[in-house]
Amino acid sequence: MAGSMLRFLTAGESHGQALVVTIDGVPAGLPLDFDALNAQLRRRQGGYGRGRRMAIESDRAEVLAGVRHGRTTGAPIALLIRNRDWVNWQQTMYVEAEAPEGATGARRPDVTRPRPGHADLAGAIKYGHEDVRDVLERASARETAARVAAGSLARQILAQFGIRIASHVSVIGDVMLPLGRAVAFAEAAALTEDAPLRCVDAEVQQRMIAAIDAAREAGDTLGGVFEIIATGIPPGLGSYVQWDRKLDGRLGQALMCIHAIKAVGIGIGPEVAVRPGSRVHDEIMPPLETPLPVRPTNNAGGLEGGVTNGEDVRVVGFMKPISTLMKPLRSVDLTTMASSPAAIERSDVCAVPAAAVVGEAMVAFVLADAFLEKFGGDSIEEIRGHYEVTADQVRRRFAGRATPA
Ligand code: EPS
Repeated sequence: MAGSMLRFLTAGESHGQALVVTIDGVPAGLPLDFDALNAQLRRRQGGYGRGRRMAIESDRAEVLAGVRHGRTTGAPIALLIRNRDWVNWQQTMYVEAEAPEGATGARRPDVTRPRPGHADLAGAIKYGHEDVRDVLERASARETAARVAAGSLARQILAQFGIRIASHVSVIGDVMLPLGRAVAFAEAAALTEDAPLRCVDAEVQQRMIAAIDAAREAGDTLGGVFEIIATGIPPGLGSYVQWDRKLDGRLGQALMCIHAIKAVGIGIGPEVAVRPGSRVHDEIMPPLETPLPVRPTNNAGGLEGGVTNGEDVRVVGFMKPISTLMKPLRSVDLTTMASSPAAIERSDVCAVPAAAVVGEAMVAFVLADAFLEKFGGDSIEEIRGHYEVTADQVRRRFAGRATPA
């Protein structure tokens, strides 16, 4: 895939010592806002419907490399997020061949009954594991904490150029915002921790909470839908000239690779298939305040031909229900191949609001990558120069062609 100005790799098990992430390609001279970084990690931990694990953790990133005196140096950045739960898991998760002296926590029995929907079975077949824990520890959505940390750096790059990202939850189970209810960037950005499901409609949110309570009661889980909105996007990120440079494709991958995401939409998404063209495509009107044409609607979600058109980028993620059910589905015990209920691990009933925060991080990363591709340089100041020159060129090219009304 195109887009390799900015890269990150994560490592870490859900109940291991820590998560680590290395981010390569962050330009020099970015003042790092540590509070903003940790605030993003906190946001990911929230949401109504989370399990007990989130009461144990209070995620914080330790910066190990790439930053000096509060500013990035241009070197790879290494971040560490410790798992507080580690003290309860040392006997189960130690890395040595034998349990080290003083290892704490009870030794958990092997997991042998794969959960339908989780990576358990496919992973055990693929990697030859007998204890499915060797799969689930890494397949767990705990890994998304590392992504949110990486995404926070991307957002800090984008913020230097006035680009901001927010999200909201539109569907939990069968409870949804009224059809056609458009949510503005400012509305999503104004959501606080008082909105336990990151829903912009208080009445709908109450019904979402009730649906989660009912699912918990029934030993079941719920998925939902979230939307990511990015504003302040310059036109011209991504390209139509080659398949792997199309930004909608890159955003699709960024969301599809989040745990439990089964579909992605851009703009009005799947609705484009059932509306006539006249109600899908966003008309182009003469300039008003800026020298560029105006778009009265944004069904395209800010992307035409895989290129940003200057409107808000809008990406929608569809999340399946979490695959650990307290009233487990049928499975087999892999040691005997006999029918047996699936294993139960501590888990969440619903994590859609958390997935929305992870979605913001992934979208931020792809947008920052595309931004650096277009305006790239080795330092923030150099990039700012490129950005301003281009913006000025575009302005001057179109100014004077029409008198703004
Ligand atoms: C998660 C941590 C995990 C799960 C959840 C996400 O912690 P634990 O397994 O100790 O409860 O709560 O992951 C899953 C639901 C899953 O199926 O992988 C987190 O930090 O977000």
